[in-house]
Amino acid sequence: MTESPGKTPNTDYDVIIVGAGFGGLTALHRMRELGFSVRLFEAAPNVGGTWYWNQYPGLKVDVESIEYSLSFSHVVEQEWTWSERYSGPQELCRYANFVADRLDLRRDIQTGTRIDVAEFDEDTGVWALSTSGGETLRSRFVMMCTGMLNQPIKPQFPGLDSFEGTQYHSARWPKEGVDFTGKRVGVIGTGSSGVQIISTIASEVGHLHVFHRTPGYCLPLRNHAMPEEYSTRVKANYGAWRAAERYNSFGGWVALNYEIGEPVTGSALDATPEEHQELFDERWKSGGLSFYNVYPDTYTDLEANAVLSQYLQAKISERIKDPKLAEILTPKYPVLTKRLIAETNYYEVYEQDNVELVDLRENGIDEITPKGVRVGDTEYELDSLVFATGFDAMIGSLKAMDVRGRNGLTFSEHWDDGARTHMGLMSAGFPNLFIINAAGSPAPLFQPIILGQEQVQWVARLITKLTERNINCIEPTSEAEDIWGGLCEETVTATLFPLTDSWYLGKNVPGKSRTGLAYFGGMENYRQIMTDAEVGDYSDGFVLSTLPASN
Ligand code: NA7
Repeated sequence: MTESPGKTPNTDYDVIIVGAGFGGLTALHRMRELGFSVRLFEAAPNVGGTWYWNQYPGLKVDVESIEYSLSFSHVVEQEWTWSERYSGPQELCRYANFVADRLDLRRDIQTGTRIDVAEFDEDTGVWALSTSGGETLRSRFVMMCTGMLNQPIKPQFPGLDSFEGTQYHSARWPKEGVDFTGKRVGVIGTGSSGVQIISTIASEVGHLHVFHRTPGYCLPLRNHAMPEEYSTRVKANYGAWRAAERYNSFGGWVALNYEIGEPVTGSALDATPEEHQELFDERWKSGGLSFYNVYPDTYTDLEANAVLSQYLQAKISERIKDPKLAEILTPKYPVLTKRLIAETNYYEVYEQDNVELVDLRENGIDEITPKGVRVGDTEYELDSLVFATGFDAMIGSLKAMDVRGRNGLTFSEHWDDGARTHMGLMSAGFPNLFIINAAGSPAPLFQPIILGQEQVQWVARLITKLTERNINCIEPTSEAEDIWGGLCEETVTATLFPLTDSWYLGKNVPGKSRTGLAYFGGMENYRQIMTDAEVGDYSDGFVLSTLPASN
C-alpha cells in the first residue's frame, strides 16, 4: 500500500468508500487523484449502484442519459456514446463499468463485499470496518455513497409469507429476468417502477391485476435511439451544457434536450393562456420530464401550479377511453409535488382485455392469501406478485447498516425521529463519516450525479485541508443539526410539496418523520451554504480536533 499525504498510523486506508454507484466511483477517483490511499467496498458483484439492483422490465432512466452522466472526466465524456436517449439499467451498468475500467478504478474496488459493521474508535478517531469476507479494515475517513433510493420497502400485509406463488420486488429484480408468459400476475404500486413494469409485461402475461391506490402524473418518455448528430453536438459543447445543468434554478432537472429551449424564468400567472398552451405543448411533444422546467412558481403557488396540473390532467384523461377508468387514473394533487412518472404507452395498456385495475382508493389490500390477494370480498388468484412499493428513501440504507459512532450510536437510533444531519453531509456522533447524495441534501430535487460530484469535491477539499493542518477529527454539533433540520423544514414549507404524500417527505413509510429528510431550498442556495462553510473554515456547526496518533 502506498503512503499517502495524511497517512494515519495503524490504518489500512485514509478513506474507505461504501457503494460503487456513480457517487462512489466519483469519490474513489477524486480521493485517489489527491493521493489518498482509498478502497471502495460494494456488496453487489459489480459496479452500478442502484442500476445494478433495479433491473425490472421496462426500466429507463428518466433524465436524458447524456445528461445523467459523470462530468469530471473529459476522456469518459468523449469516449462513451449513449445508444438511447433514455438508457435502461443494462446500458447504465455498462457505462459504470466503462468508467471503472477507463479510469483504472477497478484495482481499488472490492465488489461482492458487504460492510457488516463500521465502528468508530473514540480514542483514535479511526473507523474499523468489518466486511462480509471476514476482514477488518481501518481508515480515518469513511464516505457513505449508499444511495438515496436503495432500501426497498414491502408493506407488511397480513399473510404476506403465506403466498404460494412467486414474489418479486422491483428494486431487487433477478438478473436473469422473469418469464411471465401466460401467468396471472399482480402488481402492487403505480409509481415509476410499477408503471414501467405494467407497461412492459402487459403484453406477455396471461392476466394482469394492477393494485392501484394513488394515480400519478404519467407522461410519455418518447425514448428513441440516440441520434449521432445530437451526441456529437453535445460532446462538442459539453462544458457549456454541464454549466447550464449545474446552475439551473429550482428543480434542477434540466431538460437538456434538443427539442426544447431554455428553462422559463417568469411566473405562470403573468403568461397568457395561449403562452401556457404553446409552452406546455412544446414540452409534451418533447417528452420526458421536461415539465420540471416550466414556470418556477408551479412549485410554490397553488394557482400557478393549477395551470400546469389542469393541462396534464386533461392530457391524461384524453388518453383513457373508459370514463370510469379515466376518473380513477387522473391525478388530483398539485403536479410536481410527487415525482413525475415517465412512461411508454402506460394508459393504453388498460384497453387490453387481460389487464384489470383494482381500485384501492377506498379499500386497501386486506391480506395476501396462499392463492393471491384479497381486497374486501374478492380474492384475486395469482401465480406471481410484484411489489413496486418503493423505498425507504434518503435514510434507509444507512439505517439498515450497523454503523456505530460515538458510544455505539447507530443511524437507526440517531435518525429514529427524522434525519439529523448538518448540511446533508455529516451527522453528530459520527465523526469523520461523510454522507453523499442522501439525507438532508437536495438530492430528490436535483440531478443526483451532479450533486454527488459537488459533495465529493467539498469533502475532498475538506479532508485535504484537515490533513495539511494535522487535524484528524471533524464532527458536526447537535445544535447545527437542529438548525439544519429547521432549515429543511422552512424550505419545504415554502413550497407546495407538503400538500402531497410522497417519498420526498417520507410519507410512503408508516410512521416516518419528514424532519431533515431533504433540503428544498434549491441547489444554488445549497451550493452557497457549502461554500460559506468552507470559506468560514468549518467554524460554524463543526468541531475540529486532533486526537493522539494511534501507535
Ligand atoms: P414510489 O414512487 O414510492 O411508488 C410506490 C408505489 O407503491 C405507489 O404507487 C404507492 O401508492 C404504492 N404502495 C405503497 N404501499 C402500498 C400499499 N400498502 N398498498 C397499495 N399500494 C402501495 O416507488 P417507485 O419505486 O415506483 O419509484 C421511486 C423512485 O424511483 C421514483 O420516484 C423515481 O425517482 C425512481 P401511493 O402512491 O402511496 O398511494
